[in-house]
Amino acid sequence: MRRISGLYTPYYYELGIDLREQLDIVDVGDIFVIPANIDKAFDQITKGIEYIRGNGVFPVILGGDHSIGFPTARGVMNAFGKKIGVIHFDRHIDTQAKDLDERMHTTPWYWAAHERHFDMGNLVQIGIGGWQVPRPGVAEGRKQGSTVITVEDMERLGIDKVADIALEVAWGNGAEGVFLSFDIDSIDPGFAPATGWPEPGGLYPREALRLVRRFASEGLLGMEVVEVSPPFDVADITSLLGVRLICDVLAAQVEAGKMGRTRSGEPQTERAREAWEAGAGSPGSAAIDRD
Ligand SMILES: [Mn+2]
Repeated sequence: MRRISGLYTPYYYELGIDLREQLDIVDVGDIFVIPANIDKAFDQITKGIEYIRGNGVFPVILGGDHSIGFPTARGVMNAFGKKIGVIHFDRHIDTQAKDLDERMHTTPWYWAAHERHFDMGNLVQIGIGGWQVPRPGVAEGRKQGSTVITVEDMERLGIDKVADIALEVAWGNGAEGVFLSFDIDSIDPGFAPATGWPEPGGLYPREALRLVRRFASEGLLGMEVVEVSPPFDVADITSLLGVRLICDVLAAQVEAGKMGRTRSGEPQTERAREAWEAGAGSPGSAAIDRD
């Protein structure tokens, strides 16, 4: 994704937004982890994300398998200090406690729900379905009250209705910010083959793009794109889509006035302005400013 992002220009035609005019964007590199020690790896990720979000910067995390959803969401929560919701795109449910007795990529929301500022009542999971949804995760999600929207639900209800429902769940229950976790396997493998656990029958790219733009227009605390596995890719189509999802989220937030500069170069939102005047963060930093 890093490499292929060079193919994009900063200008997005439909919204008429140039990200380079609006935002300061920096690649801060890889967070150093110790893969053989999952607790230490998770702690490293949380510390990194907490630092970035804590400085008023919108973190974009490129996974990595989905086990990182727990430490990234934890980092966002630690910095934000208030209740959050999570919008989760996936074909798999990712709410079980353990997999092969480890906290693998099937478990992030189970562990995130043990944190003070999140519970599954604010978890909406879009695209779940098919033949690879572990039953322990289904049981746990039902017990803890997550909301699952299948591909078939979306066909029946339409994209905009699904977006309404998802926003209501994520922002309900006193949540004051929302984190977006995008597993690339939520997209049909015909369009995103480079992933470790492909499941036919997923979302179309344009459906997902429209949904993430809608979610972004309400403001987000951060986002991750996970489970992209370049060795399995064909002509970089999966990486290209991963980058496109990120760019669309940034542009939609700028368009909605949730981040970025005004035409005179000043921060758009009250919180970003305060941070800017206090010398913390840049004019392009994200700030949640939802009515
Ligand atoms: Mn996943």
